[in-house]
Amino acid sequence: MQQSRFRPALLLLALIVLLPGSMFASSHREAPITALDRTADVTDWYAFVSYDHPDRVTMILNVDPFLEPSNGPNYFPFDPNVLYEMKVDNNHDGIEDITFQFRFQTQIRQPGLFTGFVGDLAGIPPITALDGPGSEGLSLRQTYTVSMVKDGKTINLGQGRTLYAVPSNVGPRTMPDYQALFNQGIYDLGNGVRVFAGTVDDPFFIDLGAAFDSLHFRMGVGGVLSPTVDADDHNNYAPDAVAGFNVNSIVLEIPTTWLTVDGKLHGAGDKQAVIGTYGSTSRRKITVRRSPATALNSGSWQQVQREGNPLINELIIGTGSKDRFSMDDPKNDAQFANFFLNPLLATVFNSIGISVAPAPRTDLLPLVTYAAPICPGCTAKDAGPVADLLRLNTGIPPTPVGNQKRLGFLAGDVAGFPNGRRLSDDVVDIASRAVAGILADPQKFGTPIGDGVNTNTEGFGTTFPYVMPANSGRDSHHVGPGQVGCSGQPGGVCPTQ
Ligand SMILES: [Ca+2]
Ligand SMILES: [Ca+2]
Ligand SMILES: [Ca+2]
Repeated sequence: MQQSRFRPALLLLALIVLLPGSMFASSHREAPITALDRTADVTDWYAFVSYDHPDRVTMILNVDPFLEPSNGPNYFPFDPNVLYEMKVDNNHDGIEDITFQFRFQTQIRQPGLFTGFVGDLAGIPPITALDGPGSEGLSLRQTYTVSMVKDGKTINLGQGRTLYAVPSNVGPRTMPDYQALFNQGIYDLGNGVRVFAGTVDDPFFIDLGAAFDSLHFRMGVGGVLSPTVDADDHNNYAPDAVAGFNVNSIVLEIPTTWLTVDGKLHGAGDKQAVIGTYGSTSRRKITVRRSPATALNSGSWQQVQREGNPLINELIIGTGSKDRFSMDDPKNDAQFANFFLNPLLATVFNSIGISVAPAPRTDLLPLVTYAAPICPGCTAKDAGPVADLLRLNTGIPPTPVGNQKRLGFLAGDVAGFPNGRRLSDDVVDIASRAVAGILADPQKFGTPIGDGVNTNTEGFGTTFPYVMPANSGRDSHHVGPGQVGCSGQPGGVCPTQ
């Protein structure tokens, strides 16, 4: 095994020198422009076959990273000036055929209030509803629209209903039953379509603090996991740096037949079962600020960021190209092919003693083209252009919740990343191993690289919308080293050494 020769401290040092930027933070603040444009920052993109509806696909677009739950008075509304989109390619040319668009509108219903949310105070009842009685204290309220663009037509999927985004969880006095508010934000739009938008617990998990203290991992488990830690899908052996933070989430469930090229369901062996997906944010090219009037936005839309596969922009794309990558379309990703086919990170891994597959890394092509094992029905001529799309074989049935593996495809749970991506998929560990070459040869290049954070501290939902309700502002806390809640250790405490 390579384990004895692996030296974690050297790994992080090498990563910092060679790959400046927050490459470990999923897509939290990873590119220069989005580090400055918080609300347009795509943190994570997920697409998977719905656990309880094998004939539907769920897509989740998370934006706006590291939302501190107690940060009033305005908390974290969606940005009415941003166009949020979910895109699906179904004929394997790397160009979207179906787009779902989300736009948000903000109301200030009680302009005399000092904060966006008040309940059980000054004669205002607790906030127990998103609309009508019980919603009086919900001063800052957002509605949104969801549309499908297909064959040149735009269809409003809301069917005349008013859709409300679920606000941040202020605390138990203002919002005594936050779960009920969360549930009210789940909309069944008929025809197998469900939608949710709101502030939620960030489902992403990682030991960010150790990673950036020059790979100062805890218990020595950071670089290469012991068999015990690697086999544990339910406990963390290092603190989850995103624990206790919220994120803004848009979740959409759509019948698979709406997404496939011919409008039919297909078996896993049929290439028409496979779709390519990504999420993006865009802004109008021109903004005129004219306070006290609201800003005036005009011009065409300019994409600010996109995400297909997790960690591509972080782990693979060089910092000098990150903004270009964010703003361009997947169909043009051939310009980044050298990053994919000879990733610098693999060289880094190799420099500290981990065996890596030799370049050109054709084993990574299934992540950026249509190919086996995600698309076993695809021949070489079906590969399409190099494009960073999260590919999903809709013919592979969902794995029951109790049987899902954090290592997804690598652990034989073929309904997980890189076949689509579920919330519980440990993409930090999977992507690191993929870069080393586990897809090429799990025996020669299968070092169990990982950070010791194996799951989301707050857990996962088992049905739509799969995300967990936002963490409470009044009870805001984050799980730090040595604190209770950093699970997996005796007494429920993570070690600090
Ligand atoms: Ca297409
Ligand atoms: Ca979390
Ligand atoms: Ca991990």
